[in-house]
Amino acid sequence: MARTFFVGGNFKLNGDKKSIKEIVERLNTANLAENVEVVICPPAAYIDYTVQLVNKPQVTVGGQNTYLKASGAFTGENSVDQIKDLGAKWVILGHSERRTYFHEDDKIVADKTKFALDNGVGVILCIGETLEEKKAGITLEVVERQLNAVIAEVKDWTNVVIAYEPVWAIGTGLAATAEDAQDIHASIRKFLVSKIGEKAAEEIRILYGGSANGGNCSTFKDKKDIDGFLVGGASLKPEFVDIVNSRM
Ligand code: G2H
Repeated sequence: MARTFFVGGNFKLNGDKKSIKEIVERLNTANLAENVEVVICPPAAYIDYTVQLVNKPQVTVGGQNTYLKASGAFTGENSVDQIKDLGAKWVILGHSERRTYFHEDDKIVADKTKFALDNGVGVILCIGETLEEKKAGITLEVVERQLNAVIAEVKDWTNVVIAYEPVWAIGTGLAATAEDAQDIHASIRKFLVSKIGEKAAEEIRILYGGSANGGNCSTFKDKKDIDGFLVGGASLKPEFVDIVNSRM
């Protein structure tokens, strides 16, 4: 079964009503390739606003974080039910910025992933190694450890998309080469075959993230295990449309 190309836009802590309206209007009026699923993830405060603006069925909205409790005394957190109530269909979990700045370890990411899935929100699960880990030659060990934590909690991977984001490529302008990314993606899929079974592993989308942009996206075009992108900085710019259409 062919995997539907998936492009996520991670706005991070950027945007206001004016700029988000411009981004969504560009998507609403662009000639987007039909066989691409697009998920834009604004800051939580703008999820409702963004959902109201989007007018294409292939474009949906996601959050950038949720907590592992439905409600209660957890000041500052985002609830899965609440982002779902606003119209979000997805949430990004395990992003390296959450792991680094907010001290989210593998277990927290796994618990959040299970909670989001159990409550009906799809998960864009981010994994990836630091520069030190890459230099030490332990990239696969790191991503397998990150995945194992989730595998221990999650049995049904239907609503999970994996984003392989090498930390050294994030926001640096130094994307992985398409060849290197393909090698890692193929290894991730092989690992998943052994852990969640061949069917689930063949069906799961594995995105590349880390300085993906309008200039380099076409180099990933023919890589068989690269099923899309998770895009940060470039998702705020007109070139996001080129990334969405990079398989055309
Ligand atoms: C990686 C990516 C989006 P950028 O964080 O998740 O950001 O494309 O800016 O490197």
